[in-house]
Amino acid sequence: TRKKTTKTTKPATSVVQTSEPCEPCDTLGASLARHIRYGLCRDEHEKEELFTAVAESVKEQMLDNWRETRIKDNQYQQKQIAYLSLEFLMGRALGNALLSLDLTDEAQKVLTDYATTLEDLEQVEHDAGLGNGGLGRLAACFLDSCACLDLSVTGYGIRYQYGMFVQKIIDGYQVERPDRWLRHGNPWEVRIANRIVTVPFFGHTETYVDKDGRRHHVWTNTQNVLAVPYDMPIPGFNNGRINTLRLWKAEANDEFDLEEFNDGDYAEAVATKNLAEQITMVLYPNDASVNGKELRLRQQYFLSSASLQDLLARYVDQYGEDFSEFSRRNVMQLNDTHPSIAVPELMRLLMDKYGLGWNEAWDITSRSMAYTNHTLLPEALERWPVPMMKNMLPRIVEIIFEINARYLELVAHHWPGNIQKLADMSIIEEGPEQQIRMAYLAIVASFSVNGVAGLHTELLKQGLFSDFYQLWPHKFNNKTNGVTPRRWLAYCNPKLSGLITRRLGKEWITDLTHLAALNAFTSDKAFVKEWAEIKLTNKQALSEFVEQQCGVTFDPQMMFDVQVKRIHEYKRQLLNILHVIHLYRRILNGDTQGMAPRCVLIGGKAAPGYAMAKQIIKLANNVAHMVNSDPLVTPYLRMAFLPNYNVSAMEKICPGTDLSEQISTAGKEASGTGNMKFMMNGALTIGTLDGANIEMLEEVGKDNFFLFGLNAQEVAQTKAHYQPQQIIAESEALTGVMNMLKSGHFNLVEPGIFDHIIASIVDPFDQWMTAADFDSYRIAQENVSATYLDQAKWQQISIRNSAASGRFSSDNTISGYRDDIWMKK
Ligand code: B1N
Repeated sequence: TRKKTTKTTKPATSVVQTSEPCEPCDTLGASLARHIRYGLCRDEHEKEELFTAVAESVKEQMLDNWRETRIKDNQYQQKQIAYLSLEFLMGRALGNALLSLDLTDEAQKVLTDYATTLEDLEQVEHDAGLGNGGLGRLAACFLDSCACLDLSVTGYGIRYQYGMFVQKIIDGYQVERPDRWLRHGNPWEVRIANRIVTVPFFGHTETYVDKDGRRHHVWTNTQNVLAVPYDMPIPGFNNGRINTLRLWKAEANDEFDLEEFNDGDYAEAVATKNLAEQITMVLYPNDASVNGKELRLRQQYFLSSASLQDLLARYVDQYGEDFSEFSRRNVMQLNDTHPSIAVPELMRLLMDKYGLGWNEAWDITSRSMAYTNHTLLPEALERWPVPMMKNMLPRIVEIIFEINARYLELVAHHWPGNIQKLADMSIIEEGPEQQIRMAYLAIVASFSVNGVAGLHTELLKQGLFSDFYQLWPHKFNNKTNGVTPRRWLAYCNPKLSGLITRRLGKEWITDLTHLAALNAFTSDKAFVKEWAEIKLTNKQALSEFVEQQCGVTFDPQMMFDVQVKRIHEYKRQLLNILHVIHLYRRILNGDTQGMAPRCVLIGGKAAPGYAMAKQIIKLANNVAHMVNSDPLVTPYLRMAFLPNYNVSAMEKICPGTDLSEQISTAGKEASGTGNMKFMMNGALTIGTLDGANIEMLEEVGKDNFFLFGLNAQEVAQTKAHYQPQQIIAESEALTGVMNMLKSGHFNLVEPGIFDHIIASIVDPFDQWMTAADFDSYRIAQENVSATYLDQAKWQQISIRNSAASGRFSSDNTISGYRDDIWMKK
């Protein structure tokens, strides 16, 4: 390794020397007393303030290790990984931090002095909801696993002032409210003033030739926005490592429009600066679909540019401006195409700022980028109009066209004379308005392209990206998703964790494959009894939560049948609701033979512009109302729609769930991760052969999984001759359900509101094929009922599900990223 040649750190005047050792760190209790006394400046305080003082104290316990981790990593002992993502769905931090630092017991003890319990205080923390769903929560689970596996990984994201909207249900309809999660401040974050960078927008480009005949590009007349980093600590599990999630906030700089200023419109000139700060104002609330808004592109470039400038500055601190080591020392993992504008931005910084030539810059870029794809849905594939990008990022567009021109030469060599291939594979899509295909840009520039479950990766290779797979088969690999067992078992289900630890020891927390040993207890009467009792206790807690959130009473003796996830047609909440209607009809007809009493819970947010998803929420609420208000029905069936489903809700839901609904149309759900949280906590799954369900089934065996429906291949084949009307006519059950829906039974006072939904089911072009899978689903549900009525059998299967969930720890997933992607090159 080489010596430093240049330093970008400020002169010594701004450096505080800390050679004097500091006072030893306070205990948690002493630290809390100090924060309350000197931080709050008051003797009386609100719960929020007490929470803040506790969080500050817990953060303080991490500061020394955080500093040491940073120093160690800055010496580049390890490869530096940057996880670039527009979303990090962190949820609450307190309970997780205490678990990681092994301070839970101490915190409980300390808080008795403050007339509250830890559990109560935890509820005060606002979720950090900086994500939509699976993709954002995956990023959060990955950060936890990286710290746990002692990897030097930095998460780079945006510090949205408003996270995922708060969902209210009014008259059965979704209403969105802003999520002001920073209202009481964020005790976990640290503003890092000496790492502020500047991100350019707009302006134009000029080229000139210097005296040595070298061409230079300048991007001038830009509007510059400050990117201010706010760091959040990511503690490893009892291992001393504290990684960093660095979130960028946009701030205006102090450059004013002088003309306006001279005109005397000083206030106006200052006010326009606020436009810059809009960049990080709000998270776009779309899951698995694009929002082609200009502001979203600004967010993407802002994140990408700020993060790369930060990475380059760190590298230059260590190695100087010799970048020959860069790609061996750094990997940027792109969480979908959202940050893929980082590709031309890295080229720009290397060439225009550090003076590298094209080939050298391209070599570095294409050896340090890795791309993860999260969806096959065409509506989620990002394309940006060239004119919009040219206006906002003129230099970036030049670079993209140059990348494309050089790459298409390679395509031409591979498929000589094939003009169509060039058009098909071009990064630029031709048409009335040229578009930039961000996924193609990401693939061309990345040394690794991965899908998030076995089936998903196969479909990428054989379908969406098949041309690229032919060109570069070595780039493609699968990394099946996982979830962190710290939050999703150890923390959220302390009773089950306790039982597991008493029988197996606590190694499972950092190596979840140990859970396989639970299989030895499926015939141990005392163990099975305790397993069942814990589930019942968790169901009681969940039923209190449902009562309080929905005003619906769930009886813990009944089966808890749960579907929580974003509302989307492909996830088929509608299929679930149709099944509820079917059960409801059976009960009204007195046909309750073999029916296990069940409580159906549905929760999830709809994108505000997604009309069909919003109607599905309304239907769920209306059906729930009819079901719950008939005392002849409620002994067998109850239903609730849970408002504002989020991370902290899932922490209460998954421990108390009996049956997990994973019923997407095969081939549409890239992986799913909620499915894994339920499985770990001993829920049984009813599901299709889609996403990671396939691998869960593989692990647990088909006798322990309620499988139904068409597979991905059958869905594709059925498409051409799909006749839902005929399917309905041939199914007595579905005919009954459809007739009841059409009769207006669930919308007597609002005629017609479900017409779109009804039409979608009978539409031969219904992509989601709800009718096709109904009977198969209904029969699988009868099997669920029968199994539930045999509690001994149900509990055995429940244990087997937990036991088989080891593979779905995100530690396992991250080990794969580490070995096959990050450390490989
Ligand atoms: O990513 C998850 C998967 O488990 C899910 O199956 C998948 O649906 C989800 C645009 C997305 N794919 N694409 C998105 C999110 C936000 C956005 O603006 C697309 N989310 C997924 C983790 O791999």
